[in-house]
Amino acid sequence: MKQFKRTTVTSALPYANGPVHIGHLAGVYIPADIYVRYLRLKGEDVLFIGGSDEHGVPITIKAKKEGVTPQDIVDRYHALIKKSFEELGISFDIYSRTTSAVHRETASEIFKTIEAKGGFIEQESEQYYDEEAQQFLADRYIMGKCPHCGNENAYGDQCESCGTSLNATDLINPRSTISGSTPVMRTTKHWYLPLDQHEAWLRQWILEDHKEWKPNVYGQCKSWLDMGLQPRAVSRDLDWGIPVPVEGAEGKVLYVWFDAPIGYISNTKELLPDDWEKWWKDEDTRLLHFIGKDNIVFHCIVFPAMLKAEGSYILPDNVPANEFLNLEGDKISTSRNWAVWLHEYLVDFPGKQDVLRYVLTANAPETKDNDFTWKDFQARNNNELVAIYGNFINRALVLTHKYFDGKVPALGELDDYDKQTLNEFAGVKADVERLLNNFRFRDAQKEAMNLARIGNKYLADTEPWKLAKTDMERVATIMHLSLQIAANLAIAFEPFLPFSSQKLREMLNMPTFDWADLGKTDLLKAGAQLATPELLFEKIEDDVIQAQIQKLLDTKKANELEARKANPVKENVAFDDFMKMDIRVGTVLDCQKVPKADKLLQFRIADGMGERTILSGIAQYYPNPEELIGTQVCFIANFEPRKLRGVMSEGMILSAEDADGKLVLVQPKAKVADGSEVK
Ligand code: B3M
Ligand code: ZN
Repeated sequence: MKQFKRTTVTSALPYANGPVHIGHLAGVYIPADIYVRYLRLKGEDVLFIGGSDEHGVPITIKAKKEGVTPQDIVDRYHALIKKSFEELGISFDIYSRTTSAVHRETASEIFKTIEAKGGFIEQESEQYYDEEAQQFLADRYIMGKCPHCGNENAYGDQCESCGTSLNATDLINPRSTISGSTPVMRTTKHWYLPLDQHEAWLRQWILEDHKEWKPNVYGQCKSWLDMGLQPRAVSRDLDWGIPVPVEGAEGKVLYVWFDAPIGYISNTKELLPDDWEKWWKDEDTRLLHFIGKDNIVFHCIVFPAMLKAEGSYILPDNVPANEFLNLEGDKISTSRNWAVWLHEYLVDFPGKQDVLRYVLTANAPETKDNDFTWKDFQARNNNELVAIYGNFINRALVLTHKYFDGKVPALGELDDYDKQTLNEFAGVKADVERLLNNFRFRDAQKEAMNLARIGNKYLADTEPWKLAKTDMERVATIMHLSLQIAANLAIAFEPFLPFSSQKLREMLNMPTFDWADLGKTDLLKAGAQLATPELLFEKIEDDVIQAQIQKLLDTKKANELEARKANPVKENVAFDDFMKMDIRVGTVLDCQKVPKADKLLQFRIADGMGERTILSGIAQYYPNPEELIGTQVCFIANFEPRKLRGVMSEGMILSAEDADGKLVLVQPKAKVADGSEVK
């Protein structure tokens, strides 16, 4: 492995259109913070860059809805997010924002350099324009009648009623959601990053040179690359964002995903105006991006292609992306308020930052989606933090105060059990390191907790409180060793639970320490005075947890009411009408993305009578379509065949759609014969 001189760590810039929730924390910010704290403890040169992503269409939609400016929105949420990260101990070296002057300048410079090198292509296209509002319309700003099912309220990118993915130009009677007027077609010019021209080196760089990337990251990249890359527009017709810095580009801004990752660079520049370059341009610098799985393509393909086109930057060495965290069995959703918000947690659980850090790490969605429940939160606090870690520390300190006036007693002769205990604990450092180096934070934290388990067991087995009447020398040895384990815990847990580690170090009078000390058994000298013990963690009672659960139940109720209003059940249908629909089950023989159509999957289905081809607009929800091969799906067999993208689609595959528009295939739970009817 290459030896680097320093590490630049970035964590995804959250959109400043809402607060941060536990899903963001578990997926991105806590793992990044653990890693950075670990490197700092090892004395490595590391920079931790964060900030808010303040551009993009959703921010303008939110502003419009509230009757305020986009700047008002981002000012509000940037301040809230920054403060709550600080309170949780996310130890950014800088947390800035993409509306800063440095950022505007940096993003413009990078755009201009790529442009000057001929790294973009310019293309004209026809797009809808709202003459009344005098602006081009993003797809979400256009509604109209769906050409497939007749739904009057289909969006410019998708009909939420029949699930078909649309182009805005497919809509019948389109209308602008801004003014209500009928938009007209206008020619517009945009800048595109020709990703197709970057495909060859990207393939080599990711698929050959970075086989060590996490399987979820590598797999997603591979499936994108195998599909073939298309040019991507990096500008938009919008009035919120960084103006495209070339002449003749009035009314155009950089696409949010072009400027946002440059924010990492701008924020480094803001922090170190004279010394930023080595963190971004020196081959001896290791660049790491911590992100969630929905950002993989931008960080592994688009941003590297931008940097390569610019020409003077290093590329990421790794992108340890995580999967998603669910909440009480349901997908976290900002729009449905289904989340535990960090700023609310900090108010509801003052002084308990480490409990949240611990639980979210213990449950981190590192290899698959995971679930957060309040019961699990309580159990991990009470049964692990309090009963194991806290209990051990408390006993070690209280007994030392009781028998030795709070001074570290001298070590006597070791017996076999002492030696066995020391042996067990000797391997912990190497284990934690190996796991942290591989971004396996939950297992690393488990190892740290094992240290506390070892200490707890040692005290329980040696029972110094019983020996105190007969053998104070033995008690001295036991307490001496226990205190050394306690000192080790302060170090091992520092990346994970920094607040508790600090408290523990204060109790142990351990002002300085570093990672190299981990595993040593002479961290506290005999005779050293300890401070008064305090509890590291306290039990969380049922009523506190119940209140949080109730809060979620109230949200659920409000959402159901909302759903009934927003999506009322359609008119009753007669039995005979239902029977006209021929819904069948079939087995997927083949499933592939349709080239040049972002949203379409092409299925080959064994339908019991032969085979048929069906297209379905669910590609974005099934990034690895080959995994569907061999599974069964339900489809309307007598749905009028229609041509999509030149392919005859013979039926419609059934999916369920949630309030966020996410589609999930409807699949029989047990295998049935192909061609079976669904009734
Ligand atoms: N703001 C998307 C997100 O928060 C986006 C990340 C930008 S990282 C440069 O998921
Ligand atoms: Zn439709």
